[in-house]
Amino acid sequence: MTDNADDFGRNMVANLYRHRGTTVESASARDAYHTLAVTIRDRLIERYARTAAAHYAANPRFVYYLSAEYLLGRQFEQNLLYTDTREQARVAASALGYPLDDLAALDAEPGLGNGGLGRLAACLLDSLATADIPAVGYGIRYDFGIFTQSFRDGAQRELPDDWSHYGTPWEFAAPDDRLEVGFYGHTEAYNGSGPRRRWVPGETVLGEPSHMLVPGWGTETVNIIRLWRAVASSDSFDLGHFSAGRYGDAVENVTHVENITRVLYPDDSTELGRELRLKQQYFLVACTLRDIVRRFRLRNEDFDHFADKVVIQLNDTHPVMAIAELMRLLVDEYALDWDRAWGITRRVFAYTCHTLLPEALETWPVSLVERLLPRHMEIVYLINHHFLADVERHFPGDHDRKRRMSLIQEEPERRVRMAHLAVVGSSAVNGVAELHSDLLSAETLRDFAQLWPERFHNVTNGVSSRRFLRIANPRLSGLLTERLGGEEWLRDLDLLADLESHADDRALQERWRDIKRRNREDLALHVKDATGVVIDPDAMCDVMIKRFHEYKRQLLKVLHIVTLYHRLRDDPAADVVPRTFVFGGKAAPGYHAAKRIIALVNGVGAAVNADPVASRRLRVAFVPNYNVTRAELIIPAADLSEQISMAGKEASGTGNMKLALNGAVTVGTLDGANIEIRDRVGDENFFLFGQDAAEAARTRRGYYDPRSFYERDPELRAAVDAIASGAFSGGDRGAFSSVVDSILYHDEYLVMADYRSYVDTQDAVDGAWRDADRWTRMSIMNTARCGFFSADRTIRDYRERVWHVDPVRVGPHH
Ligand code: DL6
Repeated sequence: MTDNADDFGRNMVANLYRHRGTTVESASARDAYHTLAVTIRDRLIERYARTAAAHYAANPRFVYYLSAEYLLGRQFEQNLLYTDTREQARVAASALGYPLDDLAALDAEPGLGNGGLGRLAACLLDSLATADIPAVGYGIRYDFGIFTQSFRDGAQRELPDDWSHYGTPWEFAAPDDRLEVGFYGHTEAYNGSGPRRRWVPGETVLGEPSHMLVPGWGTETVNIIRLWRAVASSDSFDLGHFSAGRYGDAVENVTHVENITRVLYPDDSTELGRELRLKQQYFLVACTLRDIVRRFRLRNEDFDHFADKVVIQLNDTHPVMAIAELMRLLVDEYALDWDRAWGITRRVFAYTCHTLLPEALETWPVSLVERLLPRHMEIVYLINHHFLADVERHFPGDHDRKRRMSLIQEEPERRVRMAHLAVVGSSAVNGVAELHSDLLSAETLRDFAQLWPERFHNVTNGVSSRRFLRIANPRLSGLLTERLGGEEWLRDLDLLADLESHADDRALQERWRDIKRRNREDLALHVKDATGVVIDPDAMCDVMIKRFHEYKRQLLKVLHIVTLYHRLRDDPAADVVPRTFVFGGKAAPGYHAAKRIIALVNGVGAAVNADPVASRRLRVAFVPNYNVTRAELIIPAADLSEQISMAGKEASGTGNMKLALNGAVTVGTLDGANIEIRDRVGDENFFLFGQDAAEAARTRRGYYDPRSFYERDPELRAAVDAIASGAFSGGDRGAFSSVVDSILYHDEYLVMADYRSYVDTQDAVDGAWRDADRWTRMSIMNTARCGFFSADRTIRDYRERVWHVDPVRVGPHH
């Protein structure tokens, strides 16, 4: 494909006719956007065709990444960058009468995930393609992604996210590749003995794939992500009912089937619709494995080579039923004997755990699995039987160990433990940061790590420098490119280390500050637009962007804001550095406690912003509907990054990496990847506070009296009392009583214990900010020393420790 501006313009006009059936004169903004997107896409599809041909010829080992969630972010800017067509596109857009940025703003973000896990999946796919690794991402094409968040009277409201309402130019549907997925029913014996059985499903639905292109940066490789959606067969529509005027009954079956992929589950913590959730998971797994086997058989015959050609990475426990499904395919459908099938299965799978919260380790009631997936339940029992025999061989007579390790939990209800199935059925298991991996081996999965220490690895998460630096922060990227003499840093982020020796350079510092200020100005415009709050672009931009969860401790941040507010109220001349507190994040719709904290942030924000004294120094802006697009706006403007979870709870965090990479200085606990960030940027460029994981665990195990902190610390008492008194809820004392009671009487996440250390550390932050040169130096050092947190490095680690795959280079276009 040519990069010539005239050709690009001609291609675009031809696409306008072909794809939109309209003319240059009457093209709407959406016509122009769609056509431009398709013209960019054409450049990628040609590379994809070459990639597929190269893969077919090489017959390599593929990485298949299975994830129930992907947060891809907008595709438009990314694909402009990856095809190097920005200038051509700008000219072509204006020929149709539209500024390029207006068209880019029409690009919808596919919100097919909840938070860190989904965004990580997107970053890894980007780096896989960039490293020329043959890979396919598999997921679910939800009709409605993560809900759209708005606020009413400060409380979160959830609205449906119809992200593909206008269709999306980035997606290719493949209705010809539909396949059938079964549910319910019963199993029967085959003729003969052995474990082979036949599953007779009670219901079948169709899975239809579509794919989106995943280009690599600075390479010809274009991989794909394949997303499945449930479609009803045409005979599901009941014309008889319709003719009789029973319109609801007429589409009941269609709705029943298509509901499987209707909505992204907002969180694992909700009890509602558990059956539908399990159906979703199996739907993804069944479609995907059939596709993987089909792809394998295009070039290979013998299943003994399956594991040489296939590695399946399970992103958390959501797709773990894939282990039982592959056994079912191999034993029941391809008639392999059990041991051979198990040997293959065990080599193929690898599992990444993303949590330390016991409640987030999925289990499913045996009764539900038996009903929905009767054959899989039998297979899980058989896997468990062989596994427990193995445990018995290693630890004879240790019944308690067998009870702990069994794939089936017996009390208080019989449930299938998906994390145990994942470990037993995988050749490699990894955590997502050093501390997390250590805690998995030492606590959460200790018995398994003792049995198979060689299976356990750490692969610290990483982020895409292309999206979160190059696209999100063009000003800083421009400076980096200029200083480093080219864009090579985008493929080798360690090159940023060159900046270190210039951290005190006056000219660099001036530019650095100017860029931060202009990024804050951009953010201020958006905040004004989205919230009506006016913020001072010279104030420190103090950012807390992440899901709302009690362990992440947004409440601790609120107590700090209230403390500063009180200091100013008591003494208007108090030495408080001007700050804007920027919040972003959603709470699971069923997570009441987190939703109260959202309302409290808004309540405190309203009081602070309206206070004539406090608002001269402090402002609170809660940007609604935090998503990848908003992250790209907020992160470049951030000066201070709040990473304040209770130590031992956050598996890794990736927002912490994106913020540090953009020159925000972290105030944080020794939790997740914060530890590795601090190790790299240096303790003089990081504000550490609070109990570490071991101390926090000890505090929780011993006698902990959160009230004693309240009684001893006047500032803490004043902050808590103000919340309890209704100061942030229009005088309603009951509005936040559940929040106050939770920290005064239980305080599971040690907010009270860490408050003083946090507030004192924030005072030190103020001190550092007052010295602009010192602060700028810290900021530069954060960027310079965060090369390690590139997702490209994460992919290298997966390749070496887990996947053992080789790149396939795609030849140039002739
Ligand atoms: O590994 C990506 C991301 C981590 O950075 C976060 O620390 C972790 O909370 C998140 N995990 C999840 C899923 N489970 N839970 N709970 O989103 O994964």
